[in-house]
Amino acid sequence: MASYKLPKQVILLLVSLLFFCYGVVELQAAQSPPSNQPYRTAYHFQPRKNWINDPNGPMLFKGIYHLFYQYNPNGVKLRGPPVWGHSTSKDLVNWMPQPLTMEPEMAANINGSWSGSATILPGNKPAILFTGLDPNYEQVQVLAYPKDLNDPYLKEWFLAPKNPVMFPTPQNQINATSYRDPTTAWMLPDGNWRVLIGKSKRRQRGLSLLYRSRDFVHWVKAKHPLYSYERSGMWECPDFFPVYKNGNTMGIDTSVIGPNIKHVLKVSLDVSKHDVYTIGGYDTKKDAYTPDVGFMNDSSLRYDYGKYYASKTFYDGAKKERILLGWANESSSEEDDAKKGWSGIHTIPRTIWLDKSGNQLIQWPISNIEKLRQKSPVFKLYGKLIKGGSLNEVSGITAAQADVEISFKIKDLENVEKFDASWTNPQLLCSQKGGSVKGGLGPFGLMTFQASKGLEEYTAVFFRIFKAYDNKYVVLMCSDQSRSSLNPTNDKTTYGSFVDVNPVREDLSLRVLIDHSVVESFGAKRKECVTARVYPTLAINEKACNLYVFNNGKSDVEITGLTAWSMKKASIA
Ligand code: DQQ
Repeated sequence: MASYKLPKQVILLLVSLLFFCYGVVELQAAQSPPSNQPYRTAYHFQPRKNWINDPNGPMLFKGIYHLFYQYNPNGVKLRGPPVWGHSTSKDLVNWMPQPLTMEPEMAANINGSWSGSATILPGNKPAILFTGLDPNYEQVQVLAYPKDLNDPYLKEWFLAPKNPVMFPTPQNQINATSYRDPTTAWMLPDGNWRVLIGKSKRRQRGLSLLYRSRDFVHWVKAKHPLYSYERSGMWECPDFFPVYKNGNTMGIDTSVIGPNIKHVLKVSLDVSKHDVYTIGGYDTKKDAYTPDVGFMNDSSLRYDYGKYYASKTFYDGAKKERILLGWANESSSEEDDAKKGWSGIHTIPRTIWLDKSGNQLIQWPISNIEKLRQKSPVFKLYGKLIKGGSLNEVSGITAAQADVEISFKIKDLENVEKFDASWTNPQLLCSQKGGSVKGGLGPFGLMTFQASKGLEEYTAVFFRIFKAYDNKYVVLMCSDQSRSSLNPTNDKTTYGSFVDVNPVREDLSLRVLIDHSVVESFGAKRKECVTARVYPTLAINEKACNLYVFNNGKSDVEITGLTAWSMKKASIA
């Protein structure tokens, strides 16, 4: 038999590759989801099994964070009457499951308990308002209280005897199938509580109905909605909260009003499944909200340009921050969900505040998530030129469970492509000019879930820069899932948006949280978020050895700083 010798360098390379990957295998064995569950997340919230959707009733009570969520305890689809799952946490990172709650208990919620919110009443007494489905499947609003206020875990709840507390009547002309999702209530100096209910009317007018109450039990519908907008369809899960002006990052309680404050109205548009928001003024005398710019429809700003819906904020009085929670649905087929035994996750809680420009909100993963960053190995890089057409390894970390922060500096603007004014749809542009489509200045960014340099499978998060007719630069940020999986049944829609940043004056920053089947990205100084769900078939668990910084443009760009951490598994039972 013929034999031949491998060159020494090749043997060395193979041995070090084996050693490196084996090290990662060992590290991951202790920390990753089980190997038959490669897509289960390690630090994004999800229950042990079955279907989960909207976050409900988040609050901080006696030092414990509470997260409720829409849950089907019997399967991986949203079927049958949903109940509320409940988990508690001391840090919004590690979660302990609590008993299911809001199970069918009285006529008002006999056919299910849909979304709702918590309000802390005077005397530190939590109350929850949610939408119940009554015996006729009509949507009504239901009030619940904790059974034992001495229990910081609020394990047990009961429904107030006088339920429903808000409901459709022939007089109020409410369509009982489009009337849901009460917000956290707020109180004005007149001593009345206010709450919003999402609604739609004839000709698809979306509304946030306003109700008032003195005692939280008897609610009266106001004559006018807080705000409404034509042809925007059903407004699900409205959220209305104050934010400080002038870039103050602190959060404020929902009832606070004053001269240094703007208000945010967010709604989840049922038609497009997008969470959109406007920033505006709340006239407390008229109980009316007016957006500063634009209207509430699908052209409004979005919290997240990827897979993200039914979000809700709450005020964390301990940290003085407003925290945003959202739901990211699966992109896999129902058959695959059935095999996994679960469907749906929540994104990492984000602190949210108003940018100092006053034009948009800024979001950033809560700082506690950084406690999951492994101290070593950490990959660091400064001042490296990323040549046009190159692929640069980020090695040594658990690539399927990582947190990566990069900042790029533009080196030359010579090759920048011209922007065509007809490109009004950034998501479409991202899919036409994906990560593998060569450009002038960009695409450059991070390739995740890539098992080899063969580029068979990867998810790319990147920037691409254009020059518009008025010599201004247009920055596009994309998350390209088109090659994220060899499995043809996944939804591989590419997402993206234009980002309000001047690439000549400031570095372009990117933070990517990678977690087995999630790529959650924050771009351009926290100004844009894109969440993607991906299911690689090659780069799973230990086979996901590396990440790559890529540049598929003609121009070089510089990495002014890159740090990549392996992430520990959070305790989410
Ligand atoms: N999900 C809930 C509804 C809400 C919708 C039902 C939004 O209350 O309107 O599970 O995802």
